[in-house]
Amino acid sequence: MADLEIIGVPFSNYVRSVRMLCEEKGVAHKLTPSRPQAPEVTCIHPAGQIPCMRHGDVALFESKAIATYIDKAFPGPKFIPDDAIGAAKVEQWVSYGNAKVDKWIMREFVVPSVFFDKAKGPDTARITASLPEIDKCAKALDDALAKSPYLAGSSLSYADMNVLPMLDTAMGFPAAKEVLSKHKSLSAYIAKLTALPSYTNTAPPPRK
Ligand SMILES: N[C@@H](CCC(=O)N[C@@H](CS)C(=O)NCC(=O)O)C(=O)O
Repeated sequence: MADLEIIGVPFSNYVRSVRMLCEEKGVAHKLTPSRPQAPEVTCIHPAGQIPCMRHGDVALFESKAIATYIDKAFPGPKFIPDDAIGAAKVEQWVSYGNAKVDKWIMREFVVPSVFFDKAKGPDTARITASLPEIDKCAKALDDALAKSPYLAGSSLSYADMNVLPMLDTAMGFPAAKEVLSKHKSLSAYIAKLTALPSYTNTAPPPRK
């Protein structure tokens, strides 16, 4: 079988999610640590986002599409079930993760906390306004996790791998950590999943 290539810098959350899937399935892959908009990215993703993937003649963009391909094309345990309900539950939580968790944790909290005009300082009003929305996301996840150990049911799925890097990133910021930590099922889930070898083995190298 051809080598699997994941294209994207290792500190990207979505790159880490698809790499975590490879680790869980035991699928060897080569990481090409390209930034968004690099030529090897724009020739696959029309908007220049990472991750992208190559496998022989197959080139894909969008992390969920890449995950679906890897889960179906390679042997090993399945992390996106074949049955209608199981597959739909994974899809549901991936969509929620991308529409809400990514928006409120990454786009409205983490990015404006880290990247800002030094002369002006961070947009604290915007960052503060994201906290009640992060709390709503945390409650939604916590409610699901109070009923089952993983988002899509009784076993680890790609739905968990999709949101885990975002949640872990948020835990690195005291204000977001305080919000997430109020939700006990969610906190226990973050602690359990961030200890998985598939997660620790895909940790990005420290930034220079
Ligand atoms: N919906 C995309 C989102 C990917 C995404 O947002 N990637 C980020 C890095 S984590 C990126 O490429 N950002 C740069 C950009 O949007 O131009 C996916 O699931 O693959």
